[in-house]
Amino acid sequence: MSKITEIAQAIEAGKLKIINDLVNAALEEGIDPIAILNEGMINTMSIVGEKFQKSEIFVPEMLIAAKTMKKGLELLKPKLGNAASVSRGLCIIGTVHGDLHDIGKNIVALMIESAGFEVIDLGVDVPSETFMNTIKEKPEVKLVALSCLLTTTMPSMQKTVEVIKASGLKGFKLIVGGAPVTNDFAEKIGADGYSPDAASAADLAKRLTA
Ligand code: B1M
Repeated sequence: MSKITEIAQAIEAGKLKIINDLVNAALEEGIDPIAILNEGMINTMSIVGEKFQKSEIFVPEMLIAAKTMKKGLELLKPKLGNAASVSRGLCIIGTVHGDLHDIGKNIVALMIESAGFEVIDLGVDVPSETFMNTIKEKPEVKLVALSCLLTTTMPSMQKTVEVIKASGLKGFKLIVGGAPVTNDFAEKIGADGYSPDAASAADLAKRLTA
């Protein structure tokens, strides 16, 4: 069995105790960290989501799978790319109010950081006021990035974009993403950009702030 398959199986089964050994072994074998991330981790979380949707697993299993992935990701993080020595500017990122999903947001933050930005991560369940206050405290900000994973928190994303746009604060671009978000939705709510995944979010960030 390949190390990537072993990592995928460990995440799906929530085997917290062995995930670090497996990730280390895969790295020692010379497997590309990006392949470990995409094939071993991100794909596995899609499978976990499908199983949850079919009621084959429930929230506790989904949570332990997520924790296992987060632990493995921490180990993988330093191998995923070299942050540019010159900063492209400051990015403020967070998952919108009402939404507790942070794995995708963390990967997006990581890729944006690896693209050379400084990143302030506000975490999950972030009210629009917190985004606003942080933008005011950091007027040098170049990019504000919002993530959401639930259809029920898309209105929260919309509100956050509207509040920020209505404030008249300028000098930064606002990008959005997350599983239920589409380009049409991003345009409708007035975001400056949308991307479907972490790698393209980093490209978008570079393009919009160049
Ligand atoms: Co939740 N959950 N969850 N969950 N969960 C989903 C999202 C769901 C699709 C599962 C399902 O039913 N198939 C479903 C949402 C349905 C819907 O809204 N249509 C769902 C549900 C219903 C719920 C609860 C309501 C369940 C309940 O309590 N009954 C509850 C809500 C809690 C809340 O937020 N208020 C809940 C809870 C949880 C856990 C806490 C157990 C856990 C989260 C743990 C954590 O994040 N720390 C969890 C998990 C793990 C999932 C699934 C299985 C996996 C999410 C994930 O991490 N994916 C998920 C099913 C799925 O996604 N298939 C599901 C891996 C990650 C790498 O992908 O986050 O999509 P993703 O990020 C991608 C892109 O979306 C994109 O790039 C990332 C990397 O390429 N991206 C951006 C993300 N943000 C971006 C921002 C950008 C650009 C791209 O620009 C700024």
